[in-house]
Amino acid sequence: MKLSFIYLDFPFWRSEISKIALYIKKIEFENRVIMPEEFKRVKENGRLDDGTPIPHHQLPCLLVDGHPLAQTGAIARFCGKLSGLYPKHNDLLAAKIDQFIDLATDITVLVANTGRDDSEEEKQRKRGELVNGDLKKKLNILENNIEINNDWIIGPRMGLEDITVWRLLGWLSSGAVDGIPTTIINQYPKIQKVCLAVDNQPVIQDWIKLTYKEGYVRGNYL
Ligand SMILES: N[C@@H](CCC(=O)N[C@@H](CS)C(=O)NCC(=O)O)C(=O)O
Repeated sequence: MKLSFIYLDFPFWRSEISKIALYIKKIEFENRVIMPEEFKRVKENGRLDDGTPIPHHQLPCLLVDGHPLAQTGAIARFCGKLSGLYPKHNDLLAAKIDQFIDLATDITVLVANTGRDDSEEEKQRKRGELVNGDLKKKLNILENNIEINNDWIIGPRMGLEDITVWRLLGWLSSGAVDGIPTTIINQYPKIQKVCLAVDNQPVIQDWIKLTYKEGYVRGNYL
């Protein structure tokens, strides 16, 4: 099976959960990085410049033997099943994992849509409100739904849900998101514990060395 992963030049959770799942199982995939100019055209046309279809005009997109798959969750489940990080025959466990992927989507949309078309000043103001309002509520919900079990959110091993939380909160606390303080997760000990546990995995450290740019701040939970 030939896998080709298409995403932006940024290790965001939407792509990292799937890429890392494949990497953990040593499943080879082509890593196609789309730069901002081409991404503008993808959003407009639903195609890469070489004609590859991007069905939802959004990234990530995974080509499986040339068939394009859209949507973060769909791609993550597909890659998770290939790698053993997502169950094939346990519907309850699968749904428990889905909850965290979907909550990560809600949090991402909340942040990304705040201040989107506003001036820098207005965006900072709205993000400030978000940090003390809706984002705080969502992070409290996340914290309260983590049942730490040997470091992991669900079960005895690291799963897709842990990688999701690690990269989502890494992004949020990195200082790279306008108006979101790097201390954003200081008051959430369970979220911090998950982030640290994922970060400390040798396979994750290998992935970071292999793919993250020198000096990239992957979060402030350390
Ligand atoms: N529902 C999609 C959303 C993906 C998404 O918003 N991706 C961003 C890049 S991180 C994007 O393509 N934005 C352009 C747009 O939505 O027009 C998913 O879960 O994959």
